[in-house]
Amino acid sequence: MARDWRLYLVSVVSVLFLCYTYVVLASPGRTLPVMHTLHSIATETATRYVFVGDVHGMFDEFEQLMRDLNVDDGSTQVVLLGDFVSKGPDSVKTVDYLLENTNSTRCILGNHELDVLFAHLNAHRLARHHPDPWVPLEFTTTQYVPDNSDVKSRDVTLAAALGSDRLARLAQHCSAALEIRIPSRRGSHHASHAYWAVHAGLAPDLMSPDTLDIGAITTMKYVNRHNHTQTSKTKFRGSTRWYKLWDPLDTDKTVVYGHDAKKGLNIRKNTRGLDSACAAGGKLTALELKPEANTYVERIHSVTCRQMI
Ligand SMILES: [Mn+2]
Repeated sequence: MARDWRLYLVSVVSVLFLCYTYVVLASPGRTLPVMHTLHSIATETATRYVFVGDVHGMFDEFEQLMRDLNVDDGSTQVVLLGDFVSKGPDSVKTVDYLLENTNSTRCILGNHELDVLFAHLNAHRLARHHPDPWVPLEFTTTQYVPDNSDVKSRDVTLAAALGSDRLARLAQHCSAALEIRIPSRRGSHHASHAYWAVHAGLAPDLMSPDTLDIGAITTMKYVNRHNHTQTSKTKFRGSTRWYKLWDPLDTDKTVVYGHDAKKGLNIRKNTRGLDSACAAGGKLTALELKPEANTYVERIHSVTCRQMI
């Protein structure tokens, strides 16, 4: 009888120990869906596109701009150019708008979204200086680990506020780059035209899905003049602003991007920089790409922002 009791106790302790081992030491990590490196769409109907620079959680300004542009007309696709979260007061509201309007709103992943998604996957490691290797972000063509010094406790906090369901849906819906092919653009002599949306920058010779570098297209400001795979957020010997690679080209492509609040609105021959520093009290800017008389024309719209940083 006494032996049965001991056996029972040993069994209970063993089961508890196994549970502890599973939950604490070997718990299955958090996961996210594989993200698209590139989404490509070809426009056949007369869809209007509205590209919006870095919203940074400035939801009131974003809502005002969307109202001004009447984006709920049933024929408009809004494209958020990344960094729609962090800095401003309403990151969660901005993400909820996006997830409630997935039929009419597309999104590019910026460095801030990637930092938050990475913080979600690595929350325990970031908190405890865990010895395990980082869990990378999975893309259709590659894996990506952001620069760890960029991932801050505020990213862990925002990841927790957004929660795993929203983050998984964001990962599923957004992409690192988006190509929109339109029949023609006014002012271009090319037979067709493609708008490429990325968050930070794009080299003209590295645009196939396999050569798109997630770190580069979400963070770059400068590029090596000769070797375009070397990029940086800051100036270095032999570097130039990436958009200057595009200036001399006669091309059927236009690059639309955000990320460079310091430079501000930057409309050039083949590139359109739309980050006009909304969170710092600047403006929130949209590029409207509008079907008109069998071609497409561009217009710039903006609203003034409160100062939050
Ligand atoms: Mn950015």
